[in-house]
Amino acid sequence: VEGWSDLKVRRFPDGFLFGAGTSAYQVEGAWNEDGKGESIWDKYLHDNPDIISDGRNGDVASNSYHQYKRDVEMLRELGVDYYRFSISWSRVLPRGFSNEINEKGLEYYDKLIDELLKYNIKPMITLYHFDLPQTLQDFGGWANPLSTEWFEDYAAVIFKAFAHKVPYWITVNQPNSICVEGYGQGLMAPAISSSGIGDYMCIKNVLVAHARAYRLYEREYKKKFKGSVGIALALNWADPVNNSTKNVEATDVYREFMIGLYMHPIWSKDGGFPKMVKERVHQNSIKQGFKKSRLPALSKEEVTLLKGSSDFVGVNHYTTVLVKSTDRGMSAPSFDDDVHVELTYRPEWKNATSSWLKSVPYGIYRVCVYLNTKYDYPQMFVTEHGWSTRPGLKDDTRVENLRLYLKAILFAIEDGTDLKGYTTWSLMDNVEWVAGTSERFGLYEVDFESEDKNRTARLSALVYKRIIDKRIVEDDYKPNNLKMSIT
Ligand code: GBH
Repeated sequence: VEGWSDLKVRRFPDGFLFGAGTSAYQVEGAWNEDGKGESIWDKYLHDNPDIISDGRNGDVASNSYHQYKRDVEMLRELGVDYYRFSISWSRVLPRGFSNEINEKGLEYYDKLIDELLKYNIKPMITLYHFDLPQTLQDFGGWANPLSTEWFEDYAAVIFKAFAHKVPYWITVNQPNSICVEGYGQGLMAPAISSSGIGDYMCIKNVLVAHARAYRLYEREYKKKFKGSVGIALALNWADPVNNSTKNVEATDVYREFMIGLYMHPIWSKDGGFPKMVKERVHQNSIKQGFKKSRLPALSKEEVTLLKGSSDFVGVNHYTTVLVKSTDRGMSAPSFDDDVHVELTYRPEWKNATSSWLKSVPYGIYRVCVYLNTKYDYPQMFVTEHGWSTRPGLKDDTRVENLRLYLKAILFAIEDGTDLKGYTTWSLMDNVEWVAGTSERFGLYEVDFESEDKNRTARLSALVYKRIIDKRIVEDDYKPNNLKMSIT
């Protein structure tokens, strides 16, 4: 990393954990096998096949429902300490409610967990990674305040089945993607376009749902099994485009809406939504003729429930943006107008295949320091970080990105960040939501044309294996060939 080349070799501390991640809809396939119910992603992409750029939805995906032993073999090849995967709610509770449990669904996850434990790989389970049972969407999904109960009931089933063998839990992945993209911008399932209204309803409910699941674990399992429960947030970095006061101020606002909205209720001393967010949404709402804020208030009880409801913050970090203030007018309710900024990139930042993804390694250092300063050194895991390419095994750009970000992480640790582990995203190519398989995030390539969805290690897999083994980042390591094996 530029400016940090002091030639000292930094080592990942003892006990620092390396992992790799996936999510259920993106890899499992078997969308209607063995009693699985329909999820919002099943329905959304079945009803709208043209949305996916290459036509590949999650019906078969990477076939992990049938290839989980190969998945664990890959994790053993890499030498990771843990595997982050998610449970499909509708595979276990086909109609969403906990009165009807699909034993076959539980069995699948039980087998996967046991296969991991057999090889000393710790499971890190995400309870919810975007795939709500469609039956619950029919009742409004996350816009319905009852969703917090549905989620707690679902969490109870999963904790009861697996708490004794799973040390790390993530309640919910990226409330802002679920809500701002799913109930506001209409980009992700359930594709509701209700910016500035639906997204805020969803955010409140998802956060409360998280806290209810956290408290349930705390009450019933924490003492006995000593697991850690956290939430994974999309925590990209944002800097002002230049140092003009209005751009610096715009960046403060942007950070509060992207970071503070989710961090403040759980990690601040006072709890609740950040003051700046509350004030802006309230003022805009009144101007637009609403009687009260479009951001639903958290009750006193909810503020208390949420405060401190995480053992660690899961940092999903991919990139950095630059923030500019804007003169754009605002009329209709809109999340973007509540934030009211413009975003840009530096032209020299390297591009991934995904248009939103640029390589800006210092950003992960900056976000760690920001969280430390603002929220008093929370315990963290990087729960997602990765890079997209086109198909091909020689993924030099992924290797470079991985090395540079891991070096920045070493600096963050040196400067006091309480970082327990790093999860690379993704273990293998998968269905990238509406991008289908046109963007590849895998350390392992998946041949989607093959019947079994064969997996082959990319260069980055060998480099990651070497980093895990040596616990340092070498710039010059080049394997002789791309042969992967278990060592
Ligand atoms: C992650 O989100 C997801 O958690 C993970 O499931 C996924 O595999 C990974 O991204 C890579 O795609 O295309 O302009 O509409 C990271 C945050 C939110 C970034 C959605 C991309 C879409 C932007 N992502 N966003 S756009």
